[in-house]
Amino acid sequence: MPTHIEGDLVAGDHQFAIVVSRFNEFVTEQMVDGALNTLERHGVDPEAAVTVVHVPGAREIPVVAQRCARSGSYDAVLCIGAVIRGATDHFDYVCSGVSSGTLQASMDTDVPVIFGVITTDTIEQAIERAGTKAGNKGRDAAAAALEMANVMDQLPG
Ligand code: INI
Repeated sequence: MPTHIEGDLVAGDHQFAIVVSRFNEFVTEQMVDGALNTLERHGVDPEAAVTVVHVPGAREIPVVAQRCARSGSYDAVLCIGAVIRGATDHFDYVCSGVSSGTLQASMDTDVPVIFGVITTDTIEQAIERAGTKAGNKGRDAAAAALEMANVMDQLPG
């Protein structure tokens, strides 16, 4: 029988940082609420174990996520943002920057950096992913953070 390692969705004594962008805040606020609620429902005490860092836009998320991850103070970092295409080419640059930047932050620090950034063509699609028809991607990010914090605890090295 192989050894299986998987993470439970339990708080343990883990610490979490949430990095959230203000751009499209009517969406990102809902996602942070969802993330906090999910963490709490799995036993995390937000006052003792969650720090929320606000940044201007998704483009600014990676550097702050990296700083949080590198600090050694957090077991997982949740990145929450909403990039909406609208009528600008800016969209593609912001999307690729936040996606590769958060991945790099995770790889460079060995800390799970969870990608809870939604990228959509329209405002309607963003709203659907922030607590309406398509769930709440902030909740999904919180579940991934819990699971990954517990996976990392069990891995060698
Ligand atoms: N930032 C977002 O978080 N979402 C967007 O949809 C967005 N658009 O479309 O422009 C956006 N732009 C701002 C960017 O993230 C930076 O804050 C800005 O470029 C300053 O560095």
